[in-house]
Amino acid sequence: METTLVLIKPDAVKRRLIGEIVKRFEAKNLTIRAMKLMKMSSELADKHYAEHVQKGFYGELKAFMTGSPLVALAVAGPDAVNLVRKMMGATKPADSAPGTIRGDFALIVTENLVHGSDSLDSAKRELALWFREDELV
Ligand code: DAT
Ligand code: MG
Repeated sequence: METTLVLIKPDAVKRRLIGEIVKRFEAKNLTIRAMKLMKMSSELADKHYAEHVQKGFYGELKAFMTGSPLVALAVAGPDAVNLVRKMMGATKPADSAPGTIRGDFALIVTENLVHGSDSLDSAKRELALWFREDELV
């Protein structure tokens, strides 16, 4: 069993896609161990996206991610890290296959609806940033 961090990003919340996205993880029979609607702080953005803070697109990414509420989830199941990434689709909407969340609903790269940890190490690091141990059921 693995647990991974999923973020339903601000664009998805604005577009009323929370239910659609959660539905897909539930339909796959993954387990939701924690879920909260909140705004990402500037400090959390810098920690969460530590690998991207130096990149040219980070200003735009940070403004988008901290600008309005998102939903953070801890999602568990066998191979949950890779499985969730597969269900999300590729980063660039033009590369994401139909049937994936991004493939079905995303049009531009910044507003690509969902985040999923990209490795088990990332998942552990990111989950610790977003949830206290006692928030995970
Ligand atoms: P992913 O979210 O698929 O793990 P990533 O970690 O490479 O992708 O990038 C994090 C987010 O940053 C991504 O979801 C959207 C944004 N992003 C990535 N590359 C970008 C680019 N070239 N221009 C603008 N935004 C970008
Ligand atoms: Mg990433």
